[in-house]
Amino acid sequence: PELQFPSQLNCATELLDRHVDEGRGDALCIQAPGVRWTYADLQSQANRIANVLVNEMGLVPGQRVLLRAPNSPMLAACWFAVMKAGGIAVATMPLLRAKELKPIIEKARITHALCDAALADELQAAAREGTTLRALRLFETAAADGLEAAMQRQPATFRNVDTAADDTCILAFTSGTTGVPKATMHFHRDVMAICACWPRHVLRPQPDDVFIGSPPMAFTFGLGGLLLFPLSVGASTVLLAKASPQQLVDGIRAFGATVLFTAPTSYRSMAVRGEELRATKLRRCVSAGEALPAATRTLWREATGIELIDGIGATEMLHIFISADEASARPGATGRAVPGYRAQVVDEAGQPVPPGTVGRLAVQGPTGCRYLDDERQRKYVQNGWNLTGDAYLMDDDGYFHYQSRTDDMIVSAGYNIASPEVEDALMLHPAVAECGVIGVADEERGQIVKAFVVLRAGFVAGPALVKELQDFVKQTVAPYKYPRAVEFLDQLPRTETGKLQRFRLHAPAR
Ligand code: 3UK
Repeated sequence: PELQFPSQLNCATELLDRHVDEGRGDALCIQAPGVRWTYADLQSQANRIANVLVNEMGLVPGQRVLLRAPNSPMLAACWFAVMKAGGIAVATMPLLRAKELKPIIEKARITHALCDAALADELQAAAREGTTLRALRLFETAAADGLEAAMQRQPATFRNVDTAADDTCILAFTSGTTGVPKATMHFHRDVMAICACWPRHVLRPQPDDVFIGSPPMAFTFGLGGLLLFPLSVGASTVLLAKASPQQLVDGIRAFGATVLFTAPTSYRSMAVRGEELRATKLRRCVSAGEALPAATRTLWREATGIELIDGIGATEMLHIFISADEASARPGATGRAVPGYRAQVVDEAGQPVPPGTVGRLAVQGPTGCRYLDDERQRKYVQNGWNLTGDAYLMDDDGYFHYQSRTDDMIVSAGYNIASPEVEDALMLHPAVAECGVIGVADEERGQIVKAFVVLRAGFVAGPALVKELQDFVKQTVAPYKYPRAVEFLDQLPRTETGKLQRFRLHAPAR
């Protein structure tokens, strides 16, 4: 299905104001502990902030606005305010420090910032070093020069800027599994396109659905799943500042959430409270960000009775492009190309390989990568196909099976071994809570498989357990894939989005 958009399009008009205009202003929109906003409430908050941005902070369309806060109703209002004013939102991970914020401000040429008062220090430290940043307002504060005080001086109405459908509205930074964050541009029509693809064809939410989850809105998985998708169908969302597995279960109970977005690790931790979850209204569970091991799918189904919806997305593509709903899920496969997208597996020359062959994943659709950096762009988009950096195989039915990141393919004594395959095998052992597998240089074999293992409570690290884990892998997958080296850790290095950072397992000073 080819998507058509008018040449003038503002995603805030479509996702927010439209509901109020069509008489749904009183419908529940956003909840948080102690907060319950209708669509009309969110609209007037966003309008006031848009007025502050334009009238008091001098924002003109096309300027970049840094947003820094944990997930919260105010962050959602700020995001829509930027859209309304024709600005470009650059949402940043709450935990970033001054030394990480500064290159983002510089690379994105950020002029304005809206920041949660509790997170002000690191941003102010970055700003003091001399950047393009000119105007900053803090929120969640009673201070006279804060955003809330300014909002009270401004009207609750705002005429949205007539942006073009292909005006940039988001500059998204990747979450840094390789260390260096990269910025990608997305247009107003891209925001509408992702709402018209995966949610409409795979999730199919209803207006009475209540969304909840862990990914920060600075991660496009969270922006889509916890803000854009619920609003696109007039549903409501719960925005939690902190969303550990425990806090998520508590939140699902307290708010009667029906749709959950989180990462595989979080599902593994939440499964212990499966009995409790069975007594809630939760019915749809989406996993993305990392490959979903078949064992995690089974664990979740057995604990809660719910089949997970897996989906692969990327910051470069804005959201999910391969997925399967509960009815068509296949263990070990991510799913099929989402309607609107095309996907294929290609060789080094970019030619499609036959089904069953491992190669590079290439995708094409209404959204795609636009890096700020030309050289990176040439590597990611070749002949109109986005190369995500993932090794996949497609089966005869068009289901895509994840193998590894292309750079996480271990070559040991001539064998190709995908890290996640060894990780999945290890994870089936009762002693293993989490694990990460990498290839380390070896004189004889080129590389050997090395596993880093976090044990479940009650298991003791030592040579006996190493031997047991090695034998276990040999019996689970082809024996040559077993980890010749095993190291025990208290925890694995992960990004703020929950993604394993294999490159940090390589680092000598772990
Ligand atoms: C990996 C997966 C296997 C894969 C994201 C949903 O993760 C997101 O974006 P990032 O830019 O990372 C992209 C890379 O992460 N990945 C994500 N999901 C899966 N691998 N199975 C999956 N289900 O390597 C991909 O190239 O951080 C996810 C929606 C929006 C997103 N930005």
